[in-house]
Amino acid sequence: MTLTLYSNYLNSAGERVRIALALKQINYDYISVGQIGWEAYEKINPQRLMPALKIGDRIIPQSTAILEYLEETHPNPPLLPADPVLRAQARGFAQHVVSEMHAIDVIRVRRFLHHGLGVEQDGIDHWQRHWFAVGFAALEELLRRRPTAWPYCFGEAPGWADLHLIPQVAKGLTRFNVDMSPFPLIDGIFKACVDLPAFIAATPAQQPDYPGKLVEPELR
Ligand SMILES: N[C@@H](CCC(=O)N[C@@H](CS)C(=O)NCC(=O)O)C(=O)O
Repeated sequence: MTLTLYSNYLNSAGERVRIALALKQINYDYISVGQIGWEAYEKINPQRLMPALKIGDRIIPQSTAILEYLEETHPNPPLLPADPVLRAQARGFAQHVVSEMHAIDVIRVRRFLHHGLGVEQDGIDHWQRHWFAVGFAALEELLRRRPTAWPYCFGEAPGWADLHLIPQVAKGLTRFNVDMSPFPLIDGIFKACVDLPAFIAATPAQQPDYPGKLVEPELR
């Protein structure tokens, strides 16, 4: 069955899925939402958020649901640790990125801050850096409390937590000027992951719709 990923090069939730697809060596087609347009995409995914995965004529929205589908249908290599508590901890770590950080940094939230609440760019930048710092502080402490100082978040190989963490760190560094110096454990894991082929393949610069530089969506 052909898998088609609807994403765009900047889509950090899509980057999580791209990393998983690369780690599991799953072939897929890539459709750029920027190229087909949001009106067309909304007909495919009524949530109007990227990514979505199309399997035959069926669509899965939400990166977590897509990742769970991939883990169930392509169990090797596993992305989650074998130990049930570690598995739950890896999921909890990842969920903090998804729900407590990413959900409030996306462009629709920034647009509402600006157009709905009158917040100017400086205020929005402040919002971004504040919530990135709060989120990374919690993740850094979770890493500090691990029973073993693994090279990756929850093991000897990159997995579920790493593929959530790395796109969020990359976005903070390249797009929102986030100071990562208070987070040495996160920084160490970031450095361990960014040179791995699966993580490189998933970066914005490697996507077919990458325009040659990162272009931040406008507040409009
Ligand atoms: N919880 C969703 C978040 C998806 C999401 O917010 N994606 C962003 C791009 S990273 C998006 O589509 N934003 C469009 C917008 O904010 O209007 C997931 O994990 O898939």
